Amino acid sequence: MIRFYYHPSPNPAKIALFLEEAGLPYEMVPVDTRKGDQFKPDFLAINPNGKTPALTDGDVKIFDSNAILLYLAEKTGQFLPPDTAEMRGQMLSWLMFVATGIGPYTGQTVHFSRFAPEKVPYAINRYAREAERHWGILDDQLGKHRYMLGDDYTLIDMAVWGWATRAQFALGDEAFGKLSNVRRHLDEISARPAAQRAVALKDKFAWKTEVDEEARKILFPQNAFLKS
Ligand SMILES: N[C@@H](CCC(=O)N[C@@H](CS)C(=O)NCC(=O)O)C(=O)O
Repeated sequence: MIRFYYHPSPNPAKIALFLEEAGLPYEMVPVDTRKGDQFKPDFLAINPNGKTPALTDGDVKIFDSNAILLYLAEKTGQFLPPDTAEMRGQMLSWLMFVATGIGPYTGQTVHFSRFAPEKVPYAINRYAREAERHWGILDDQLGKHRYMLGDDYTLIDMAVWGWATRAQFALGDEAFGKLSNVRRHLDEISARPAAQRAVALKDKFAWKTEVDEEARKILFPQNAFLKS
């Protein structure tokens, strides 16, 4: 039985979508990151990075959302592009682009514009512009094809969807409004029954929702090093 370590946030959402699309049986294990569950020894033994998602499949332990997507796609043989060197090159490139560009820049623009204890115009501008630039690249790609890799719905669309659900919040209405292809892709995937089940997963646990002083200390431990 697959155990899926989940929190209702963008990276775990990708995995919830894959598991639901593939119809794989799994047990959802809540990791309430605003209460510090990500630092419990049992969880760190699966993901030493102390972040969600993570997954176990029998003796297999796997962490980092895009690694998990690739693991599940290869395990099931589902949601992979056609088996050619050219398509594998495209798949790996977009998978890493989402992992190293879309995720970090989208997350950091939210951090600097909304959560940073001081508003630093340089950081706010840098992350906002880089997030917009990365989303613009996805928008161009989705302007050429229905899905990220062409005509077929693949794991890359799921990787994008996890963050696309938060793109309006992260980028703001004006920048998000310009991403017509991203919005079309988001709406199409969000309407899928599997996506609706993936979204509903959050309702199976009573999460801490406030980002209060305690949650800030847990989520941003580096702030303890700031000189006051
Ligand atoms: N590269 C990791 C990033 C994971 C990540 O940042 N997860 C966030 C939720 S989207 C998290 O667990 N945050 C809690 C924390 O930073 O303590 C992945 O793609 O899985």
